[in-house]
Amino acid sequence: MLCAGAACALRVDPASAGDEGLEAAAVRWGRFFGSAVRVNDLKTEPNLREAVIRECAQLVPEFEMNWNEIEPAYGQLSFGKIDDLTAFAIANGKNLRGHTLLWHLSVPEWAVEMLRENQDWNLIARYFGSVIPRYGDVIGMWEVVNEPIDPGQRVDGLRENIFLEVFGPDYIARALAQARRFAPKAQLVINEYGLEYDLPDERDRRYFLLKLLERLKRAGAPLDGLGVQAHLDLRKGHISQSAVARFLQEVAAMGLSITVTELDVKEADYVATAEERDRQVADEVRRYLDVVLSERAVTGVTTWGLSDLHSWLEITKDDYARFAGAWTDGAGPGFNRGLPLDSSMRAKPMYFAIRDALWYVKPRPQKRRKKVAVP
Ligand code: 9MR
Repeated sequence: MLCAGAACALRVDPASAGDEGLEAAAVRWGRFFGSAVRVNDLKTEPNLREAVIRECAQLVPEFEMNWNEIEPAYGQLSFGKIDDLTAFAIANGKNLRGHTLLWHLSVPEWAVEMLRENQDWNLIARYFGSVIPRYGDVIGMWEVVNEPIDPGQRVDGLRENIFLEVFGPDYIARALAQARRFAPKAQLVINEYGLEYDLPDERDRRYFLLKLLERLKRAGAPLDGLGVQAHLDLRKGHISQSAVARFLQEVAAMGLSITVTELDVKEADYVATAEERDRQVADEVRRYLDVVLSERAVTGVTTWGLSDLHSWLEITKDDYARFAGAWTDGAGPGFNRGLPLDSSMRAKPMYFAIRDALWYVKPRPQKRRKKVAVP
């Protein structure tokens, strides 16, 4: 039994979905549940450790595996935190996801300069070679390229990052091939955000991403799957169930697996009661997972942290400005409530929305694979 008091109020049908946690619900349809973790928090907070052990099968270093963290200066490799996480994962029977090899926001400054100067792929090959083999089979999935799409810049929708600048659009296929050399068995995926809403920018991102995946498949690149980050945002309204369903069907039709990689919810209404805020978050997650989990190609769900205490989603100055005059009693809005556990590690309605969706939403029978055809 995980929760106590008001946090359990919205619990639905507890007997069927079981009391054993999110991973236990996920395995019903052969899926997994997991979470991003910050290695230091895991070390210092026994409650978090306990929750992670109970709820998760896959752990993801929230930032500690980024290139700029691992190699802050050329040749100065520091693997300490990831080695600790690996030891924790092995001791507790968990697997890790490699987050993330190439991401425009995590390239160390020295590498940007060196790439620009030498235009030498060996720098990438050397980096992959020092990181990937070190973790062997504990890392069953590598995000090889993170966030490669940025609509509105180029006709192919690719983000103008240092890799594109130096190596051209082919850098993605090259990175996949390079990763495959070091990780013959792992799932190699591309990870992307902003794919859930019926908004111009997200429509374009879905379109350009599908085109990219088609090109990669057609070229025979070793791509196994797509990671959809799923940073839901109540300020944007509701996700588009039909757009998400269509998009995932297209991805699945290419023979790719799909993983929800960074699920969380940014709230819009911080002045509502905690119960109402939790309901809004849980309803949106339910709406999203209803569609996503009916897609058979979806292998699992990871949230971007387990508890609101450890969320990157902070209540910002802009949020406070939107609610000027509220909280005059000094109580304040507390944390953003967009993760399964509250800041005291108690399960919230979002927890039960995820658990029930993992347990009850039955994957649709698989459609026959469509032939990939790109104009
Ligand atoms: O949550 C992460 C935060 O702690 C880091 O400071 C930041 C930079 O490394 O990255 C955040 O995580 C991002 C993830 O790596 C990629 N998708 C968007 C996530 C939220 O910004």
